[in-house]
Amino acid sequence: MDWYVLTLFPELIDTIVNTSITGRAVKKGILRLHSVNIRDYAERADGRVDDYPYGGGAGMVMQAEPVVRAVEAAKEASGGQTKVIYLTPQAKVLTQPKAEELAREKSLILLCGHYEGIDERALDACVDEYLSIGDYVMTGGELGAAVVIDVVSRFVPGVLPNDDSARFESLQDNLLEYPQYTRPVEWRGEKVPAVLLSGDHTAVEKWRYEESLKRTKERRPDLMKKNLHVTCITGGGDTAAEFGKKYTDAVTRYGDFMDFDRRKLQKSGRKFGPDDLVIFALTPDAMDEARFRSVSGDQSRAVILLVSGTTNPGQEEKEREADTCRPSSEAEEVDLFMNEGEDWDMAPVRMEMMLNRKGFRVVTLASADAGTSDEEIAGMAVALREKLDAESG
Ligand code: 4FD
Repeated sequence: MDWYVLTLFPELIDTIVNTSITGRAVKKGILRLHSVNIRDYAERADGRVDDYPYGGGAGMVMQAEPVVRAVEAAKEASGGQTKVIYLTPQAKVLTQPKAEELAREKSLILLCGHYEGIDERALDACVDEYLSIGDYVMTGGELGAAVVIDVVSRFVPGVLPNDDSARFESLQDNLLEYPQYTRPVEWRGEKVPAVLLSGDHTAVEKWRYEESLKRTKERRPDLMKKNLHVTCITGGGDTAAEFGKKYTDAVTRYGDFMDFDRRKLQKSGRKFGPDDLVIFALTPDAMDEARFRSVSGDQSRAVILLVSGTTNPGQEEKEREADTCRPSSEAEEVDLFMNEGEDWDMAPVRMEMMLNRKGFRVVTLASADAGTSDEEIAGMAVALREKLDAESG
């Protein structure tokens, strides 16, 4: 990824970004940093790029011409289409989902203001997005740019030592990270929690999830109300299960799975609540009313992931063996039961109507097939999280 930073203090950006993890990524060629001194585009012979504010008041304002010239040069150098982001306290605050979104850009231009900011006409002429790193004022945008580069670059493949660790991290689920321990096992009389030494992977996961919940409730109760519990219901064979799992993993670290090809689960069913998000990863033929007779929601949110692909050979057989499947009288009434030879293009639409009647609100209808890459699935999950975040404000 190419970063262009337009600033009066390029050496400040260079020093920060060329250090530690981002520095190693620059050396590896995964990140490229182009720091541009706005002063190089000064009009005046003395090289100054600021002047007094019209209307009076304290401080200086950066002039339009040098800023716009620097932006135009960076745009050209980066290939023409690059988004220009202005760091300012007068903007939405950067979040993990926003960072993940920005990481999908090939290059970005970050504009750093100093003094009292930049002439509004320059901003109107060339800024695509305004971004803040937090509700406080700094002497310049440079530290903000360094923060943006750091946070966004963690999502660029190859930057972190463990390739997908950024995705599975603190705040991704609006949960704080669980506590970490390293050697020695006993330090000044304090022992490492025994479960972490047990080798029981499931027990470790459970403990960490509970610690995360406990910690979030205690330190950041404001994050708790944003949390949805995610359950993935799959049906229609291995391909649906596989995509359901991938998509759910990209949405949350803590998803539950229900394989609705199993008659037993269909029978026992589930009642979901307002804090539940249910991902229905199904082939069209698995989207029948009878299958979900015992599933209901209560202002629950749902995602339909339509998976095109073959039902497992012998799957139907297995189902027939296990139980006889009769449509509910309600299904017959509204004609939602799939009959043989029926138009499967309509299946997701019918599924959505059915879910609406059952107390779900479908937030997204997505689809995947054998050709859908992991990156595409990850992108779909990001889009979902952005949507949910936008809803909860
Ligand atoms: N919270 C931030 C960004 C920049 C900044 C500046 C107008 C001041 C804080 C535009 C006034 C830029 C932030 C420079 N302070 N200071 O992201």
